[in-house]
Amino acid sequence: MPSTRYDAGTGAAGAPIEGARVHTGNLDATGMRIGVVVSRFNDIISTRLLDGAVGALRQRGVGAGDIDVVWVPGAFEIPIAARELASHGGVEAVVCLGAVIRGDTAHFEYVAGEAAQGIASVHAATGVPATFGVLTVDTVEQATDRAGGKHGNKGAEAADTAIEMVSLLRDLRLGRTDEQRTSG
Ligand code: INI
Repeated sequence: MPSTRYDAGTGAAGAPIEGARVHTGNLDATGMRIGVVVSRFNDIISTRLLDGAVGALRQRGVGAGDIDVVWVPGAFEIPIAARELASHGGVEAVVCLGAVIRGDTAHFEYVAGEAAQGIASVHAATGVPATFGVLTVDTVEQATDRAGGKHGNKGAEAADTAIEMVSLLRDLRLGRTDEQRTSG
């Protein structure tokens, strides 16, 4: 059976799988309300991730007043704020941003691990997608490279992922396939 590859960035879809009801999200964020939780620790990096995320959200069509930005002290505190925002903040997705840098962090594994597990648990507990834009790297240079440097901006990528997931979940809740969405 041929497989279908879909790129939400370009909207390019492969050949449809005959007879299957195919569902894929896209990056049209018109009418979405999105939360962003960002940690102050290593704020030189996290502010760049935030710039990338907000830039991507705005570029995809999210209104400025439909973006809630929540600051927390460190990556360890991201999950509790993300869960609150997802449960009671009226947002359809939460973008989580921060930087855990091994070079400066004796308890790197604990902080990074708790952030990752805690953010993943937001999905399970609330049904609201929470995306992982937390850098877990060895050096400040590696973080800089991923916060608007030579490896792109992981904040922007996490924002795009949130939009794609909201789009996909909307379609799944409506029981709508790609074909039905494009035909009207
Ligand atoms: N928090 C981070 O977001 N990144 C780090 O690199 C980091 N370091 O280096 O320790 C860090 N620590 C703080 C942690 O997230 C909590 O805020 C703190 O332990 C209080 O709970």
